[in-house]
Amino acid sequence: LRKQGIQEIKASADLDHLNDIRVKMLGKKGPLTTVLRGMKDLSKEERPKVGKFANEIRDELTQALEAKKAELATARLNAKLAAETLDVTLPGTPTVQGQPHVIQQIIDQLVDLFVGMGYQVAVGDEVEQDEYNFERLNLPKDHPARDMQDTFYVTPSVLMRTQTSPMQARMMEKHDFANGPLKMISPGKVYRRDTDDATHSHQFHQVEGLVVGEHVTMADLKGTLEVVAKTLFGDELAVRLRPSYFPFTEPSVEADITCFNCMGQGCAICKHTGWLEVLGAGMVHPNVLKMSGVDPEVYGGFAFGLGPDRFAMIKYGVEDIRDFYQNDVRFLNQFNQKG
Ligand code: FA5
Repeated sequence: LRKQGIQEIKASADLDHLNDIRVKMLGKKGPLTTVLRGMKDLSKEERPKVGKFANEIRDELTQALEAKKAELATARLNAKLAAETLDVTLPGTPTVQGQPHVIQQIIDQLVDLFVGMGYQVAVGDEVEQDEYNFERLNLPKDHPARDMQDTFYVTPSVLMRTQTSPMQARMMEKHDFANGPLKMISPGKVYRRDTDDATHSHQFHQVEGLVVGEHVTMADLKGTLEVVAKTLFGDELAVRLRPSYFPFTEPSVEADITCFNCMGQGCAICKHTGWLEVLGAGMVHPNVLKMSGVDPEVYGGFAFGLGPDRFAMIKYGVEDIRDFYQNDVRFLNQFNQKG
């Protein structure tokens, strides 16, 4: 019994099996218990001998069981630790990181620039009232210049904004000029019933700029636009203003920058003029000031509206605006800021 028990214990390979052996050998129905139970039938002389012997075997088997149990427990722990080992020197699994869309990158750059110059950033609603998108910008219902911006109407008086300029009126009417000038930019999406082609999209972006206060001049506008051009395209570029027309500015201008490709020499990108048209701007029309409750005798200002989509086209030599919206990651990854 002892031999067989010890052998079985030694051969046991897991804790559950070891427990079965314990029950079999030392349990209530096991052979040792049977022997000890039968002691009462033995003679006085035999009883201590058999008892001692049986106890010895039980102690020995118990010891062997305990030793094996400890051995198996250690082995199980070691196996678990080995399985959970972490090799910190292994290279990690690379995760693909997203990045802002190239148009958003341009907007972010402009926002950073203007916040640095003390402008506030105001974000307006894409669904706008006709009143703010047109009327408060000096474009009454029958004004022919409304045709310049073909409009998606939601109801006769509510529309998808065609420009970010309504934010001029919304910010001016809220501003307390006793606290100083109003300086704001407003980036966002705008919508026009333009037929999509290489340079037009029915949904695109604009960044509006507005400064209204005392003694704000056209020279301030030009200086500001120069900073914009230099920040986005490089230090060597010049800005020129050409007369233009917008109902909400007087005088109105269109701003050109030196073609960065040929540095003014003339090339295909600038249609051999040496200049690239980048935005519309002007001095805020007195009617617009008045309609927003600002006294044009005391205050004046400039405004500009630029299209980051067109900026991105110029900056990166993209020939078709639709590429920005088709979301082909192979195209978009070219503008990965992290290189
Ligand atoms: C305006 O929208 C005026 N609100 C800009 C302005 C603001 C003038 C403040 C004066 C004072 P315009 O329609 O030219 O102007 O559009 C401004 C810019 O938006 C254009 O220079 C061009 O870059 C861009 N743009 C216009 N239409 C589209 C189009 N369909 N797709 C992509 N970009 C466009």
